[in-house]
Amino acid sequence: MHNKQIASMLEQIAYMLELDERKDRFFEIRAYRKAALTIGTMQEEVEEIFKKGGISALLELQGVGQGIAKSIQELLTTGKMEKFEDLKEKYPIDFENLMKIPNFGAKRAFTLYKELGIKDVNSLKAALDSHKIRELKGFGEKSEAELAKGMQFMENSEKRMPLGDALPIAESIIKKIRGSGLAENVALAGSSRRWRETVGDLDILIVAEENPDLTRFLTKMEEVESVIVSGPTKVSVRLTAGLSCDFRVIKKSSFGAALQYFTGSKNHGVEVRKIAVKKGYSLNEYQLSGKEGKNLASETEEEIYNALGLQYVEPEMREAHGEVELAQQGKLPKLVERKDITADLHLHSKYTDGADKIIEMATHAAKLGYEYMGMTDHSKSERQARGMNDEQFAQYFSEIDKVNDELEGKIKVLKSGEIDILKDGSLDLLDKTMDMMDYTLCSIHNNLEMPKEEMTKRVITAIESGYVNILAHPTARLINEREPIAIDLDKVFEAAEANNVALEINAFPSRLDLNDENIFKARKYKVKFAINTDSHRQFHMDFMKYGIGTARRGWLEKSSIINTFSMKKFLSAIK
Ligand code: DGT
Ligand code: CA
Ligand code: CA
Ligand code: ZN
Repeated sequence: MHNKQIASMLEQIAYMLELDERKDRFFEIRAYRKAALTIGTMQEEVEEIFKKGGISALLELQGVGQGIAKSIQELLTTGKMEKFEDLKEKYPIDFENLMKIPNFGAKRAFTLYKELGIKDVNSLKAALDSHKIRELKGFGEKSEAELAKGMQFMENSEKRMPLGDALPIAESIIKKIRGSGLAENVALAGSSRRWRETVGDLDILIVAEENPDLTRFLTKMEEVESVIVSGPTKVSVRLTAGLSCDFRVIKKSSFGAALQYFTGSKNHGVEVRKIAVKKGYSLNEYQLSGKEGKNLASETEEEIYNALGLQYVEPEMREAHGEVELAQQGKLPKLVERKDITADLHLHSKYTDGADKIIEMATHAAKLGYEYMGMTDHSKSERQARGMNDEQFAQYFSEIDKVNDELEGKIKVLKSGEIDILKDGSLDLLDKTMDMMDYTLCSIHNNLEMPKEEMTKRVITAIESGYVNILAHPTARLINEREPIAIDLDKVFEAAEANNVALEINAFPSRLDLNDENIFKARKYKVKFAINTDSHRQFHMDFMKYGIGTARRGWLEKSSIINTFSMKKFLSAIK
């Protein structure tokens, strides 16, 4: 059983517990959600961990206590979880799929079940079509329309998988092919190589001799649900994870041409081929051919771009946004890289809704090679996350002092907080508390439904307070789950520039906020960015790569990203 399936069961239990009449379920519900988040976001399979280390290994997972560990053990040994089955009997509702609808909660789903017998997405759809829902008490025409809109959003998003889910699958498949001894080289192509935030399908290139053993290996992998195409040079399969994967078997001599072709994007490919044609050449997935069909370049992408008189174009830029013209002029930006990052400035600990201690987060950040980092636990309005008041922040800062002593210079932990921007644009903590911070990180978590003008005013009021250093996850969207808030981003960017506020590129795979498009737009302002992971446990810090990919898709260079600066430069830059 895969992590996603286990996480989904735990999440469904949390929804069903919300419906329970008992009022003291709060901590239990939170425990299930926490465990679901850990398991749903980790790379190593829990089933493997359990096979190797039994229940004690499960207990070592962050956020997994006795009760949940036992339930997972039961699930992995018997295929069933009693608690889940019992609740399911009481609430025979398809929460797994219904809860993918934005702004639709367990309580409303239960009302629809009691009143109209709605159990799943299909019966909900039928009820929406026949306008039965507007008749219900507490619903009305407006909620019916919103529900229909949410349903549409869910149906659109189901077709594309978030990169954060797709990439680990691709990586594990690539590792298996490498381990099979049947391939000389394996490479990722398509939208996931370009770090698009969602992917339609995976594209994997395999350098190998055509070989029936290889075809068999690809079609028989445990990830494969069914085979769509199976030939010596092309295999297409449907994966159990819910997306397809295209494999191409190619010759080493064509590797660069194939990689260039299958990385796309389609529009970038069209522009590059136009240049080839202008020169009297032709370019396909096998080679760049000269006038008499002579092979001018084929083995590496660099050789192909260069033979066309172009600079090498990084995959993240291959979207036909003007990069081909710049490559012709030799004026492509030098994109930020993972090794440029000196700090992670958005991190949570046990003090609020994180799973690890500050010292554990710091030790992990030091291992990643950072010079400094910032702890940003929540402020008091975030009740669900047990946000801290001003007094508790004072205690938090003295803990950070202690941790810095303990770390003996391995890394420096800066004092900060994730401060809620309240409905009127004021900040959730006293000025004197924020004065104790090395920098502030501010964000919106509640009242996300405000009209555009009001929301824009709210955020700009905060920015102009002079107390904001980083505006975190500026649009609050969640990929495939929640639409961005209504806000005039141009006005926000202008205000951020004027007030020296950095915009966050939140690297958490379900956020990626700002997204590539908005970063690209923000570049025309002289605004700075910060790429942060918003980690709630140590291993989330490894999500930095998604933020880097997104920043690169927005064409960012190191110089505009404040967490590529040395600590000294960072602290003076935010003044
Ligand atoms: P996706 O899968 O929707 O997330 O996006 P891609 O970019 O991975 O698209 P996909 O899987 O259809 O094809 C992979 C690459 O192969 C694509 O980026 C460019 C190339 N390609 C596929 N079909 C065509 C085509 O009809 N014409 C051209 N020029 N290139 C194509
Ligand atoms: Ca693809
Ligand atoms: Ca494809
Ligand atoms: Zn956060």
